Amino acid sequence: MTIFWRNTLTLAGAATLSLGIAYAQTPDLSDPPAIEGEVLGDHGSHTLRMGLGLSDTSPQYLSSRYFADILEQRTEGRITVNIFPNSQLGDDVQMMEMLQTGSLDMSYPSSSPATTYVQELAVFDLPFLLPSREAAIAVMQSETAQRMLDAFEGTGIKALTFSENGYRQLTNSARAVESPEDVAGLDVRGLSVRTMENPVHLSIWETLGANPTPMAFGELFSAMEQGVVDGQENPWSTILTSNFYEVQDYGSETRHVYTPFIMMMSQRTWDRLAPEYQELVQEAARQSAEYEIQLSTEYDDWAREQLEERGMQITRLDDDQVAAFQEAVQPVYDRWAPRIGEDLIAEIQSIVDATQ
Ligand code: TK8
Repeated sequence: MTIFWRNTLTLAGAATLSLGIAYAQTPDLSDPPAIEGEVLGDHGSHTLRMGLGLSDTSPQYLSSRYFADILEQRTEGRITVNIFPNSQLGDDVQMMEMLQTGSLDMSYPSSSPATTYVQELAVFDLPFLLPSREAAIAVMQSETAQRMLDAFEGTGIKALTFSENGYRQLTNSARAVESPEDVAGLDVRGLSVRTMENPVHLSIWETLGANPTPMAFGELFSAMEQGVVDGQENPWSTILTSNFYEVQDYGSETRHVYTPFIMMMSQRTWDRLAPEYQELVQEAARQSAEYEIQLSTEYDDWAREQLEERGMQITRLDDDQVAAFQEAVQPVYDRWAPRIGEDLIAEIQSIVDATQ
């Protein structure tokens, strides 16, 4: 009897939901570019497993599908890529370890947890370093960035390309945030904020007076739902496609860090591929990264508006308010710039300046 009631309630709930306002799941997205280039001869058959952190409505997933389609079409189906979204195979850290042992073929983590393999990547974690998407793209396409991908050599991971995770924005369930003081709390406690597993990010939120907790992305939704943490920070597209708005009432357009993704393959898998296939994989990775950045760009403002429509209260910050955050996190630079490398930071800075 109890079971019967539960089922009825669930069904009734689902029906009500679907009769409610029908929100679009994705913006009006560009189609992937036509797949061009020759079809390769037979160099063997491969079925690859690719694990993703984000959901199947994310730019990460949609562009990975395009990657899979390129490989499939240009090998007449000899290379197949099966994609597993939603952190179902593990989180960024675990999946990189699986790439090392060869128990997973491909993954697409943020650069931040990958700093354990290539320390220079931490330059991307410095707050307010990349002021525009144009600057970010120029940096990701630079020789400096290519050197970071090459530096994975010997780790058991083949890093194929950078693409965009995006500008990170703060959300929380406690209060509207428009200043560093709102993060720290004056007569209330500081916000507890989940961060990626990365020491610079930890340092940013410590410096702002929050209570930072590094945590795997896959555990984040339930941690917020259960009130283990007040908030988190990610691009609007992720906040939307991971349904964080269901458990987060407030958002602030802080744009404090631009995070890249890195498409990766297990070195063991890479070594098993014929040189012709390796070249194709590298080309498809670049093409799909370009498409990913396009989708991510199309998502950004749209996702913010969708979140507002779904009831999230979003605070836009004016230049002075952003400057206040920038000033407040200056100690992060003082502490981390020498460790990350002043020369590397200057190199990135000059690429940025050339785009301004
Ligand atoms: C997804 C993660 C996520 C990242 C985070 O695998 O952990 O907050 O921004 O996108 O890479």
